[in-house]
Amino acid sequence: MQDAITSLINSSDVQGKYLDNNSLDKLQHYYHTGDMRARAATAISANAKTIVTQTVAKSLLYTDITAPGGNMYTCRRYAACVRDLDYFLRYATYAMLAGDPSILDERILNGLRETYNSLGVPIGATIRAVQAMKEVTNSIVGAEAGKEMGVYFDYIASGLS
Ligand SMILES: CCC1=C(C)/C(=C/C2=NC(=C\c3[nH]c(/C=C4\NC(=O)[C@H](C)[C@H]4CC)c(C)c3CCC(=O)O)/C(CCC(=O)O)=C2C)NC1=O
Repeated sequence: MQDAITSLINSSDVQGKYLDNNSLDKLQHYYHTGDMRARAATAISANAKTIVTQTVAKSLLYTDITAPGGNMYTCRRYAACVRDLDYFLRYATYAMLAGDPSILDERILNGLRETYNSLGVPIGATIRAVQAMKEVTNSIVGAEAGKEMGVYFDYIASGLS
């Protein structure tokens, strides 16, 4: 896993240089938004269950997916989907705190599309659920932190598509 600080320092180090102005601007932005990131993570962890429940209500409930024959039909598969959504939320929050998406590649996206395809989990509906989660999270953490979280939800969605 990388974070905004190590990735900027590493890229200067391989060139044997001090951080240039562009890197310093990025670092300053990261430090400047540190308090916002910490507050957003606190709000998300306090509301994680609500966020997941509202995401399901907004994007999946009462669709073909939850009806007999759908991929979320039966309690076991419904619970697996809710659990996956909670993984997405938790790892997007880690990535937002780190200011870097690499943890999503390592822990979430690596092999996920292949797993979903082999189990018949619909990718399009999963991506729509991630978009719904982005909106729900935005309404809980506010616009500035919501935009930052949005970067990592979009990263998951595009990594799956
Ligand atoms: C921490 C990283 C991590 C991830 C991301 C993860 C995902 C993951 N989701 C799975 C299953 C699943 N995932 C879903 C999800 C859905 N079905 C739908 O129709 C919805 C659109 C969607 C929810 C948004 C379902 C229903 C299953 C069970 C499929 C089955 O066994 O038939 C499986 C197969 C094994 C299992 O059932 O537990 C994995 C590995 N596991 C991990 O350890």
